[in-house]
Amino acid sequence: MAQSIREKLLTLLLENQNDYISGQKISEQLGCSRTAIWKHISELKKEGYDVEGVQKRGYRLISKPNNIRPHDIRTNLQTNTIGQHIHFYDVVSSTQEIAHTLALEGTKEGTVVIAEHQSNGRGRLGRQWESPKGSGIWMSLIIRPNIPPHQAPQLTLLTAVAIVQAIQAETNIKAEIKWPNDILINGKKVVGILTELQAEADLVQSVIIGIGINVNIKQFPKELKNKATSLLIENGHHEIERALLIRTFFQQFEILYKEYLEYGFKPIKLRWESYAVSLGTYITARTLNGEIYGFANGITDEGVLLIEDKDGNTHQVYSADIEISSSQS
Ligand code: BT5
Repeated sequence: MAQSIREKLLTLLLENQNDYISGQKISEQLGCSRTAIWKHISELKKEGYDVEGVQKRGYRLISKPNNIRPHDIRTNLQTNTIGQHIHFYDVVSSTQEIAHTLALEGTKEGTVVIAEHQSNGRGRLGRQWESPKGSGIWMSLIIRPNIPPHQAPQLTLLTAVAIVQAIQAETNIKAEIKWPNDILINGKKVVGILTELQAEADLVQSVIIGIGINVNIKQFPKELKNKATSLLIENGHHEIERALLIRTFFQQFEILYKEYLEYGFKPIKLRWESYAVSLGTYITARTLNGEIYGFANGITDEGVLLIEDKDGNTHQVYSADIEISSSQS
């Protein structure tokens, strides 16, 4: 999608942050009047951008807010599809709901729904996902891979790899993946992924990948305190620019997704294994059909977890909550 005037203006201001850029130059480069530019700058100021205007010299960007509106994210975004269409909301019940409707309406692949706050954020199996205002990334990404439904869980793993890589690139923090859908730092959950499908018997129509990242959350409610963390908490309480993290995630995701469509799950699996905490250790898997305790041997080429129990039987686990035990009990 072509950049909007707002995005082009932001790109120019960002590129010239050390200097003033004249209204004349901006209007020439963007092909619009100086009054139009002045209006755009007033709007940006309302959103929290600190833009200094000095007569005869021009404009200079002094600081930007930690916003996640489409132009905050799309400025300098280097992807072809992922994140090229963004639907932003201040508050929604759940970004998954809106994404499902958009997917049914035939929205383009790579479309993203993002909100500052979710009043009813969802986890798996009807659980709640705590999504406080302004400090997280709560978003749903719609893709349309040509795969059978049973391969869709691979996309949860692919997403986890893209997130771990984006976190590492932007914060230097090494996060770890706990099969199937958690990303942990120091053993606490910092990201949750919820992959949902719209499919016919043997063909996927859309995959809706819900992603919740605790970015700048300072404190968690009592019931989550011991099991949840945020990037800010793990980063010496330095705020992280959300739009930048989202952009990096989109770019990482697009690279992995292209690789996946071309070469299948194998190359993704290798990366996933290098970030996984839940393999090569004893675990308890709680599934809808009961508990399995055993040694986590690895995942199959489909993304299915293999657990060997004490009798030497191998169980294939498609979906579960797992708990990692430090030793055999
Ligand atoms: C997940 O479920 O981890 C998937 C979370 C997906 C959230 C995103 S946000 C954008 C999109 N829109 C939505 O409505 N959802 C997606 P699950 O594995 O079932 O984990 C849920 C459990 O994690 C809860 O029961 C809590 O124990 C815990 N939890 C809730 N909120 C949390 C948070 N913010 N950080 C860490 N843990 C949390």
